[in-house]
Amino acid sequence: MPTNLSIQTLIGDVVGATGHQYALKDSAGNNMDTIKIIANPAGGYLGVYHTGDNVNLATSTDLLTWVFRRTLDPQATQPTICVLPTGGFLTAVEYNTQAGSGGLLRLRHYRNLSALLAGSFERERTLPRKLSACNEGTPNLYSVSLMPDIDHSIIDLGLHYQRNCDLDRQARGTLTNFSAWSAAVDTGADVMLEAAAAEQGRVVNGNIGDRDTFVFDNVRYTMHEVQYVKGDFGSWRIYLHNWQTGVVSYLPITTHGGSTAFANPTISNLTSPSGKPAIVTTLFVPSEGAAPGEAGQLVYYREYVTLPKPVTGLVATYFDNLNFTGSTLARSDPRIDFDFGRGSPSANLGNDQFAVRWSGQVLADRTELYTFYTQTDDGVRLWVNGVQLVNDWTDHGIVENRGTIALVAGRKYDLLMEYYDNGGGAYARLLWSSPNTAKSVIPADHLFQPVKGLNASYFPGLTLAGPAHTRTDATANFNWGNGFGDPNVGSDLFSVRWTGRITPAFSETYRFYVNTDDGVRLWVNNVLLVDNWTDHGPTENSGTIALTAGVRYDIRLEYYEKSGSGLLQLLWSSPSVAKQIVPRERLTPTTAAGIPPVV
Ligand SMILES: [Ca+2]
Ligand SMILES: [Ca+2]
Ligand SMILES: [Ca+2]
Repeated sequence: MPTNLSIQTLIGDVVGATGHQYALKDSAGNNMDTIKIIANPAGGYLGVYHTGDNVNLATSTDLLTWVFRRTLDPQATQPTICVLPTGGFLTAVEYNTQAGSGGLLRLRHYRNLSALLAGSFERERTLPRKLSACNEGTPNLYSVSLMPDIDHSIIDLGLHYQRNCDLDRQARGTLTNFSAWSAAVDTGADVMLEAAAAEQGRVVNGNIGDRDTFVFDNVRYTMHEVQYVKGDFGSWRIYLHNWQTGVVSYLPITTHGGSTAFANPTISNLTSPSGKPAIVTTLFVPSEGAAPGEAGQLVYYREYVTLPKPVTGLVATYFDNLNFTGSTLARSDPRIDFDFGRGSPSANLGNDQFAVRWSGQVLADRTELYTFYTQTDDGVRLWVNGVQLVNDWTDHGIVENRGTIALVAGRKYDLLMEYYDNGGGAYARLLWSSPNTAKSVIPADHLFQPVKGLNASYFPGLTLAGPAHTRTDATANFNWGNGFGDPNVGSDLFSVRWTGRITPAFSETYRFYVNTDDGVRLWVNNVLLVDNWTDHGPTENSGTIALTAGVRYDIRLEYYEKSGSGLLQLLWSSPSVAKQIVPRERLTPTTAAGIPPVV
């Protein structure tokens, strides 16, 4: 859902925060450096942080005051934590024996909340360094796929490695089945951050270290720390990577006193103490760049308001002829209420001999008989829910035509209006009335863009779990190769669920085919037609089902891409339909409010 505040404001404006605390300490007086906060499934919040070389755990009810619970690891720093679908927890830290070992990543799995609060982990893995002889650390968790448990899992981690034992740079790794560890440098991230710093006129001669990732307003972001000058803690700055656009930009942070240096970003999207959606951000403020009273750990949160999606009106396609060929203008019209006079609708069109097609949906408020009126000069045709209500395709001055149709409250119906002006004045209006609706132009908040295709939820990880990036896909026809499934999940280790309804044109037996790399499951009318939930190269699977023309059947398609190339295609065939990608016109997303279950 859209929100009332930009992510830059939510993160960047500490002064405007709903709540904040500088120099954060727990109830035992410990500094709470590099705290990562998550919602406690039992209520309130959990925070992991380090005090010196101790990784500690604390709980809070207000995000700003914290009750020390215990030390989780006496030889570690830079912790992060996530809750798992099982109710368990995973922590990752930068482990250091303080005996010249350098940093190593260490992960622990806790079976449940009481085990976490007791410090009783059931699995621990300290990962051998792969990329640096000296240090690898500052972990963040991109995804955790339990299939179904920690011993059958893939954990996708971000980290830094100390390149040539000199400067920290970005890397990413996967821990499989809590045993096999692989990691690779993430030069792409380094290059993006260096380029963004260059836009600020800065060269990155220091470290590129800690980061955290989150989803806000259906877009995935990563927040990064970047140090301009090696050894200068006053030169740490924060950069924000928008996965949807690929843009990385400097993120200015405004504090009460005007601190300039910020490091160790963490961020979580959660519910505020007063029950509102909120973003909680934590930053370490190095004393070298701190205003008086602001050095140390900073935590702040900002509540935000989700807004209804903007009304988008009807899709309007304008043609500079009467044949509806070669559109010269496409736009969104909030309603059909035009007196073009003797002029033209736009600079792209002449004064005469133009045509317009408006398409979308109309929302009924009540279950009653509606009358639709067209008032046009010249010709007009109108369909509602596929029923033609007006057919007056002739030249004339302003003429009102009408037709009636029974509609059901809360449902949206397909609406199509075609119109042309042959010469002279031009006029086009669409009105309605009903027993409880005064005759009036159909208002913008009852007209919507046409919706076809399937709902798609793109999940990080392989298990269709956790926050998803959602979108509408016109068809299920993707050959991603080694590229992105969606920029918000990346190119590997993601899963997708498509849902909606499918309407066949013929009453006969259809064969559905899925051509995928990797795993896939397909249900039509809640019947499992394909189940090949395995890693594999491009493979076609199929199944058959008898369908009835015009009926809208539930369809659900699930898919995951583990590594290498990715492919997903949904096709069908029947005695009357040659094998083809299931076309957009036959697919309807279920989130389109008020779709009748059966036509
Ligand atoms: Ca005319
Ligand atoms: Ca891939
Ligand atoms: Ca693959």
